[in-house]
Amino acid sequence: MNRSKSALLLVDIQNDFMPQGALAVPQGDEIVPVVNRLQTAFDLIVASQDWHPAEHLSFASNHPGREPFEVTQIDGLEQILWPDHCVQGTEGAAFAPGLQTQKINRIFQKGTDPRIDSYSAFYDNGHRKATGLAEYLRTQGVVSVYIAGLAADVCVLYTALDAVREGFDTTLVQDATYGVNMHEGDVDKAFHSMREAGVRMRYSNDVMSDI
Ligand code: VGL
Ligand code: ZN
Repeated sequence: MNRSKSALLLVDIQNDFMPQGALAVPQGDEIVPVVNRLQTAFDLIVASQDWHPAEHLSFASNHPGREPFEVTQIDGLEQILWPDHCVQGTEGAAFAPGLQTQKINRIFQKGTDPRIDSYSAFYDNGHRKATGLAEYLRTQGVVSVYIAGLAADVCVLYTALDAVREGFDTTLVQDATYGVNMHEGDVDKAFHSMREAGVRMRYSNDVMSDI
């Protein structure tokens, strides 16, 4: 029994990351029932949304002559060029169908600055600006964070690494995440990096009986 205060962190469970979406995560839709069940065990739930302006420089379409999944440099940071996705206020940026949202206490939107991407729900990719998530969790007295969402090898990975860095006791709910797997093995590598950083891996059923 873990009596320290826990929060469930739902990363980018949005239409564009569903299997039919603009930046599809294969099987991404399969996490929705798992996440809904998990929510019943938590009394603090926070969600992030990838929330880009149409002119976001992570979009290949904003770099004439470049194609999605090519890599470039922006302001000294390596940037993968993505298909247009999660444009603020569009259907693609909305929460995935079936995701229960009424228990979500706060939503943090990220990737709003057109010049810098934000994979982590805590910081932009240059660690230049905080989203306010860490401060919010600390204000709520949270010690442990349980992470679920998309994509395992992009935003979930960087969110989990930052959660550890911020001093939270961090668990990835391993049956509540799937990855893009742009290159074969990316998800395996992401799981390895998270474990190495001190992220605990648990299945949702075990999480629900632990907390
Ligand atoms: C994500 C790529 C670009 C994610 C967001 O949510 O994992 N991936 N923007
Ligand atoms: Zn994005």
